[in-house]
Amino acid sequence: MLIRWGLATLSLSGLISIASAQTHTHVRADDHAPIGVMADHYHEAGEFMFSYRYMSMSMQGNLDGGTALAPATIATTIPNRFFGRPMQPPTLRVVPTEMTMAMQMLGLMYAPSDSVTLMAMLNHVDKEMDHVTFQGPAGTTELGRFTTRASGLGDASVSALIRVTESESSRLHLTIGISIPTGDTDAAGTVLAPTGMQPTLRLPYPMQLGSGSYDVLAGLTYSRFHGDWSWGSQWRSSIRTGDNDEGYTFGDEHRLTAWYSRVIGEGWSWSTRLEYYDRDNVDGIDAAIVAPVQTADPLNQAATRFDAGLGLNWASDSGHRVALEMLIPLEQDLAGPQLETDRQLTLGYQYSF
Ligand SMILES: [Cu+2]
Repeated sequence: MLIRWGLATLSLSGLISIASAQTHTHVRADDHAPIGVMADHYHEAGEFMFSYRYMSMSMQGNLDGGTALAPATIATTIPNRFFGRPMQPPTLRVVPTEMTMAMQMLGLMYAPSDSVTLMAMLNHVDKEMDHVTFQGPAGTTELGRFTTRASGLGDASVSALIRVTESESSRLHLTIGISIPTGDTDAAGTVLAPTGMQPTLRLPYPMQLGSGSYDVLAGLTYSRFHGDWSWGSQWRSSIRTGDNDEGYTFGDEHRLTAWYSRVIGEGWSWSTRLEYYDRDNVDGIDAAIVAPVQTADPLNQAATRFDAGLGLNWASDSGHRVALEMLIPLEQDLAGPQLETDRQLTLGYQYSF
């Protein structure tokens, strides 16, 4: 009995010492920012990281500025910029009601030195938009509904993450990169026109898969670590460098975000985050995009949004990470009418070696 007790104590103290040794060397689940933040961390010389993210965004209902507009209101009151051309009614007789975008992102990071980490990313995009078509040039009679889809490779990017300063409890790095226009800007789909015809047309701006231009990617990220919590902040912009083959430029995009993460046991952390997002209108026009629908107007593309997020992170000592984050808009101001964002979900897996 005494021997058994002694053995139990021995194995228990053994377990405790193993456990405490583990907490000393254990990787922090909050070492990376919430998974919706891109280019949030760099690596040490010689390290590689592979990552996969699945991102989905849902939009439903229309806003002008911050005010909701019903489809019938849009169809009878919002002027069509193409009115006067053949078959073009005076108001927007086709109204988007819902959109979902799913993006799959593959990433590879490699650090040739402690001060520089290189990152390459490749995306696959699936977009779907539901519409209601009103009959003829006036009135509120619905003619029918239709869905357009676009799917394929999105834009690719290569970036350098440059370490600026690092201390035991903080990190600051600069990101500079270029987005390569591998995504299509001529995706087409079959639509239901107010006349009842069903032509196949080039899809409007938000349904295209890429920007069509080389874009400069720039950012600055700061992270700070305390006992069992951490916080960070990041600025990130995508700046277009010129017209695409179709004769227009997508609006520049800017993001400013800050997060707070808390460790909740070995390998786990949760996070909360605020993000400010701003996008300009399309500059120029694609002569092949002509339709009595808000998405075909280059001046109905700008948006500012203030999102709040909640995330969960898991990390193992063997280099695996899994994380989930959901963002919900607190407020949005859209160059309307434009579809309103409901939520964004990001699920990610990362493996460092
Ligand atoms: Cu990495």
